Amino acid sequence: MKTLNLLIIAALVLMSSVGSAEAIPIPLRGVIEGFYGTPWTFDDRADIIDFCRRNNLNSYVYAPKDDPYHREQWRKPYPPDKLAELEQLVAVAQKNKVRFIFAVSPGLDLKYKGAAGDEDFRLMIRKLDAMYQIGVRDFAIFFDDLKDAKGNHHESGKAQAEFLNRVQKNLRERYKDVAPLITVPTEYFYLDMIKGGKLKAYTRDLAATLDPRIVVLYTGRGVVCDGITDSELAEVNRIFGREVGIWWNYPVNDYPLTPDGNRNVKLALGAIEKLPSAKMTAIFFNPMGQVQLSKIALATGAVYANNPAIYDSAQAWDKALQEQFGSLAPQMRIFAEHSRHMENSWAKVGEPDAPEFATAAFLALNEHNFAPLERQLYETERAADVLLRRLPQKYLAECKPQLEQLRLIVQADRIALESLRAGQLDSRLEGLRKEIAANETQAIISEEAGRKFIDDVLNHFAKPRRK
Ligand code: LOG
Repeated sequence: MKTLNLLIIAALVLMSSVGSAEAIPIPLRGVIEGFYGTPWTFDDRADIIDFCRRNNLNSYVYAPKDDPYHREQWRKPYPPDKLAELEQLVAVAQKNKVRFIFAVSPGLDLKYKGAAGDEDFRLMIRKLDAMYQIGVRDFAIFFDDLKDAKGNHHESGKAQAEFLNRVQKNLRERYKDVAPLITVPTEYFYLDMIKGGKLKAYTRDLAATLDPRIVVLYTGRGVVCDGITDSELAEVNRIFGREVGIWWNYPVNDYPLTPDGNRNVKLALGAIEKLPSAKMTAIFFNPMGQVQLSKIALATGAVYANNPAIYDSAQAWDKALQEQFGSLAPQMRIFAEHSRHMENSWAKVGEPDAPEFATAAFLALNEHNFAPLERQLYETERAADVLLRRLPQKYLAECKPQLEQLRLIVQADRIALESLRAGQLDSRLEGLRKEIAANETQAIISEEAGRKFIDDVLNHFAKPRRK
């Protein structure tokens, strides 16, 4: 008996040590404010830096596309008030033990050669030095999104790499405490790096020239894509001759989902998923303009980044909802389930929206089995109602149009369901569909579940009846 107990204890100790031995956090892990559209405010950023500390994320990358001093007017130094604000933010990051990674995107008009090249190099160093003075020790220089109207870019991989090497060398010579430089190449996703089965000259030259200590970020097969496999990552590591990092475009929602659409219209409220379990240098999650609601996906990303090998997205998602919404977590879960998949002609990421609802709608339409959908409608409407009444203002400010749209879709779905049951189309459905479609410039949700059922039922009644 004694020996058995001892054996059990020994086994447990062994198991737990094996379990913890597997926890290899990704060295650089955090949030990249890298989206187009209105940049976050000081308070948003301070809040997200605090969130990073609480979730064991160690980096915040400052790269707001629409801060003019970051990209369009990168040469200009920050004016005193803006610099003072950044200084305060850097202090917040230091206090939270989060690296403040300052990024510049000079690619729109950077000169590489001759006197103009030397001058731009000097201006870049002046820009970074000013940030060093206020406490920044981590720097990034990005070259993404430099394509012309035809989708071609005119960048030289060699020239960019030489510029980056020169910046890195200059900083290292003058400062002992600056971290390795981070970059995003102009060809930063796989399908853009390859042509006719061969590596394009840009990427080949960049990889061959770039100082191996410089961190290269990669977004996947596409800009916004349905996961990255271990073997894909291994191939990209080979291409760049180093362990690359990932710039992950979820939950960012700065791209339209319809041809005439706006940004920030659909909320990406799902979990981070389908990322490698193999080792990598860095991962940065690009969030939505909606800072508070970004935290659902970001919290799951933090769980992933702290132990990729054993990551369970469903479990991390439940935990995030519970931690962030407490007693409203069940309702929030229903809402979030209808709003996690992001897809357009070039982007696809995130779990399908409300798959159980979609199945229930299918059963109603094709098998006259209405009970499952009735249940879904009841629960979804109640969740939307409760959230509209009880969600704290900071969340409601980010999702009221989407909650109202979901409620409207559910009301239309109910009329659609009753039409199917009666074998006759309720004339109110067409009007509701129009109202919902008109709202879609402001709020998109549940396209393949609740929203689809309306169209399916209208089509069902529009079809000439078969004899
Ligand atoms: C931009 C990024 C943007 C994202 C999603 C990268 C490296 N760059 O197409 O700023 O938020 O896509 O729209 C991007 O992802 N380019």
